[in-house]
Amino acid sequence: MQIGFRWYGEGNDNIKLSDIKQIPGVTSIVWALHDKMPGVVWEEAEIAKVQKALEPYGFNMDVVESVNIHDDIKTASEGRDEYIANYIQTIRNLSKFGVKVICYNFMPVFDWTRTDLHYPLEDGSTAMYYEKGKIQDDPKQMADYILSKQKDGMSFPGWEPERMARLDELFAAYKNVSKEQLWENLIYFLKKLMPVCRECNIKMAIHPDDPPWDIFGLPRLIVDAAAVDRLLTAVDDPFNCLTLCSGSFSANPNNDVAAIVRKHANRIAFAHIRNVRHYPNGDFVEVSHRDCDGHTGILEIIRAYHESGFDGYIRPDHGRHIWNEDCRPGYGLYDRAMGIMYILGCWDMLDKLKEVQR
Ligand code: DNO
Repeated sequence: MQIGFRWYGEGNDNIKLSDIKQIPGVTSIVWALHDKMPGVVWEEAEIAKVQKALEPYGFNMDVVESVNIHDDIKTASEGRDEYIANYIQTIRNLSKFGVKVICYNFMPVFDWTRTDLHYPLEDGSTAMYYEKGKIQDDPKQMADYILSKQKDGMSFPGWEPERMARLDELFAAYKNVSKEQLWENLIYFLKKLMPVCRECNIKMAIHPDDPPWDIFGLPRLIVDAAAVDRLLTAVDDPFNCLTLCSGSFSANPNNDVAAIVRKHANRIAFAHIRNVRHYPNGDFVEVSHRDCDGHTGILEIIRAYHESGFDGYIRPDHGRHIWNEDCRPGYGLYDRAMGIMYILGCWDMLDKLKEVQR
C-alpha cells in the first residue's frame, strides 16, 4: 500500500507541499493539470513543471487524478476519435514521467455532486452534504450554487465554469444517449486505449459515479458491484482497473465496498477512503474517517485491502473542514491528515497482528 495525497498544484491550492511532507507515510502526490480542458493534450513541458515542484520533497507523481474525458467520447459524437487520439498522446507523455495510474470518470455532464458544501456537523465542523430532494429538476440552479463556491479562480474539477456555461448544449448532447449506449462508448474508449496502456505501463482506473445513481435524467454507469463486474469483464485487461472510491459507492447503503475489494483487489489500482453517514430519507453527509462516525464500514474495507495484500495507491478522500481551515471543500489539510493517520493506524496494527500470528 502506498499513500497518496491529492494536491491541486502551485497557486491552485492553499496547502503547501512542505505541509504534506510532514504527514507520516505520504509518498505520492495525486495531481493533475487542472487548467486543461477535457480533450486537450497534456504537453511534456507542462508535466515537467509539476515534476520539478515535487522533486525537492521526494514525492513521486505516479498517480494522476484525473485526465478528464471529453463529452464527445462519452456521447460518441463527431470528435470522438480525435479526442481519443489526444488522450493517447497524453498517456504517452505521462509515461515519460513515470506515471503509473490515471484516474478518470465517465459521468455525463457533472462529476461529483453535492447540494451543500459546508453542512454543519454536530462537532462544529462542516462537511459536504447531499440532499436528495434538491437534485430533481433544475441542474442549472445546482451548477450555479457550486460555481458560487469557487473562489479565487480555484475551480472544482468537473465543474469548470467554461463547461457549466454550456449546460443546455451538454444536456442536449446526452439527450439520446441511453445507458446501454454510454456503456458501449466507455468500452469503445477503453479498447482503443489498452494497447497503449500496456506499452506505457499505465493503468486506467475508473472512478465510480458519485452519487451512484442517475441524476437529472442522466444515466450513470459505475454504481454498484454488478457494474464493476461488467466493466472488468467487458475489457478484461490488467490495465483496465478501478479507482475504488469507498464514499461514492457507499452513498448507496446496499453497496458492500469490502466485498468489491475482496473480489477485485488485483484490478484496484487506486483506493479512495471516505466515510459517509446516511439519513433514513436517502440524504447523506461526509464524516471523519473513523469507522463509527459513518456507515461506510471503513475498518472492514481496510481489512479487506490488507488481507488482499493490496500494494496499489491509497488516499484519504474528502474530509471535514475543521479548525477554521480555509480550504477547498473536502480537500483541507487537517482532516485528511487525520484520515491518513487512521488508515495507517489500522494498517500497521494489521501488519503487527499478522506478524504475531506467524
Ligand atoms: C471529488 C472527486 C472526483 C474525482 C473524479 C475522478 O472530490 O472524488 O472529482 O476526482 O470523479 O475522475
